[in-house]
Amino acid sequence: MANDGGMEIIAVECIRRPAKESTPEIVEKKIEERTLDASSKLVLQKAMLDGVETVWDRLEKQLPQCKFCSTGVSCQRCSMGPCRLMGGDRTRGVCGADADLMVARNLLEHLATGAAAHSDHGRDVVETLLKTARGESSNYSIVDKAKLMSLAKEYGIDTALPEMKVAELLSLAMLDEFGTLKGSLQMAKRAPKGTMDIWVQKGLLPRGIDREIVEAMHRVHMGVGAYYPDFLTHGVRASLGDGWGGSMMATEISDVLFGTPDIKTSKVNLGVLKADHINISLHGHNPILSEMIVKAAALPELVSKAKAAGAKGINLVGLCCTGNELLMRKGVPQAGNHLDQELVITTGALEVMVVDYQCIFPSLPNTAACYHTKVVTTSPKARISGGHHYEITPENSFDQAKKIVQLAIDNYPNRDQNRVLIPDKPVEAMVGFSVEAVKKALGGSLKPLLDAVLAGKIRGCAGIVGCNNPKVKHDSGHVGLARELIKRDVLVVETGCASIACAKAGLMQPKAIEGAGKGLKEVCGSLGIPPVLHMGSCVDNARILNLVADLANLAGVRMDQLPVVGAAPEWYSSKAETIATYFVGSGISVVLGVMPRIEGSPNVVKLLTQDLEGVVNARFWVEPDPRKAAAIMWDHIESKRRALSI
Ligand code: BF8
Repeated sequence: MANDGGMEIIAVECIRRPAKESTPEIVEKKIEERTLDASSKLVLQKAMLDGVETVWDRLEKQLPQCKFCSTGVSCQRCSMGPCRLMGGDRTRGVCGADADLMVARNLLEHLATGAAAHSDHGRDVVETLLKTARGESSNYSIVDKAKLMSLAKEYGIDTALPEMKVAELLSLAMLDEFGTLKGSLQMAKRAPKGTMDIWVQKGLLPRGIDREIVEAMHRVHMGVGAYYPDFLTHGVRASLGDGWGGSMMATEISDVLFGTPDIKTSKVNLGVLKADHINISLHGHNPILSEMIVKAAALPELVSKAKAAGAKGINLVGLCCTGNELLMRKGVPQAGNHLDQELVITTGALEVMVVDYQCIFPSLPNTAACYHTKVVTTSPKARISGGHHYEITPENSFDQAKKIVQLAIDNYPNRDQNRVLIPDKPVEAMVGFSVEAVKKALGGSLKPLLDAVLAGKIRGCAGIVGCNNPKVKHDSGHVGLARELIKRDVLVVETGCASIACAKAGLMQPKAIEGAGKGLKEVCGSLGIPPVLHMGSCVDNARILNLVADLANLAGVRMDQLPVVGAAPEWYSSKAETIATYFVGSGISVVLGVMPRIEGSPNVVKLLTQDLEGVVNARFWVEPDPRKAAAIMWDHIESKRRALSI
């Protein structure tokens, strides 16, 4: 049942942490253990003193976590189970599955889940372009016309046709790629021929996006395959379908509709909330709605209403990847990353938190119930108990956005100014490094970057991507690793929550070159850019694929031959597993900072950390210590340089 009236579906309560666990000593110790970021520490302290439960408290309650689940040897796949492989004479599930099969099946399910999440987001964006092209939604327009035309050319569409016809045909061609068997995905052909050849030879070339995901779900059903390596091969193929398909569409078509990011400066951390403004945070992943909120919040009549309510104006702040989308394109300040989502509410200064989908804690309405904040859900796929649901479609999104902004204005008088705490030092960050923006900064091509790599001024490039995970001290993995790498003259590119972590730590300011090695300092210094570049949201890992593919094509080598490496130091989500897998499948080795649930099968561990190298010339490592991870990445980069004799 759709609900566009903003009704609260179910009333929920504030969940409290026991007062005895909030003594000053405990609070002081825990904030130091839990987060690196000074603004997060301050607000986390407030949350604990206010007695508000957070993700870290919930993790503690779960400890110790089930060792069978955490090593992948538990299975809930069918009703003969659930099963756990406990060793001794209990080494097979009721169906007969051994540890290798159980682990591989579980992993494939995660990879398919991650690919589905990104790609379904991509489809929503493409459908919005289709409705725009057909005149069914007047809320959107073609902002990057050049990108529309270059994509149309890539898809073999006649660019002499009227613009909206081109947009319609492009949308239909992309939508076809979800389900229609066409040989392979169009944008996968951006990869160098040598990389494509590997995919063809090894049976990894993604076919339709939905097809790979549906096939994955078929394969994990009980009693289909029982040869564990096949699950991992298919996992790579489904992940490649996300990276070079669904995610790449999300990125490219969002650029068409909202503009390709260019370099700009904004601010980050919880200090971007404003005490004298109506604050609205935009959380989730898809810019289709949040772009409308930006438009609505700028309407003079709504700004006047905000002033009439006693505020100085309306302040929008981003969170997670919806925030990254807005930060990259519009310079909307970013309040934080994954583990900051409850803390934004805890400031006591947030009128409305608008969410679309993915990475949204189901308990956010409970956190909001501890203050005056209203959580607004907007996707029919992602209603949350306790949320106020304003369902968004491409047709109604602007009208709904206006209602949501009005809700925030109406809620402002409910704010208790005595319970407000906003950190006072937002950090400046230079953002917006799309591939196009990087090329522009370099004078029109990536050649100067390639030359700097060939000359050894830049030893190589590292992509640090992914989430926060309360099992890792918030932001410490990303920031520690980035600092180590830039010291060694490695240019760092980032997306998702990793980029927000480093932005908060000041690594996305041009002056951060002070922490870089001599060569990187010289290159970035001459361009006036930071040594750590923000390339966007998680679907924008497609930008990293494009960057590496462009560099490899320019150098005339395969992607795996470049001195390039990836890392996901604090990952938690299935999407991050999929991203890491499509990086590896594309020839970019990856260091994970958190162990996936595979240790129950030494064979699967070996396959991912050793044998994959023989298939795609890339592999995984698992290393939680940022210094050791940096050393692994450095060795890898240097070995690639030696192989190229540079
Ligand atoms: O897609 S980095 S916590 S917000 S999954 Fe989520 Fe991880 Fe953040 Fe963006 Ni990506």
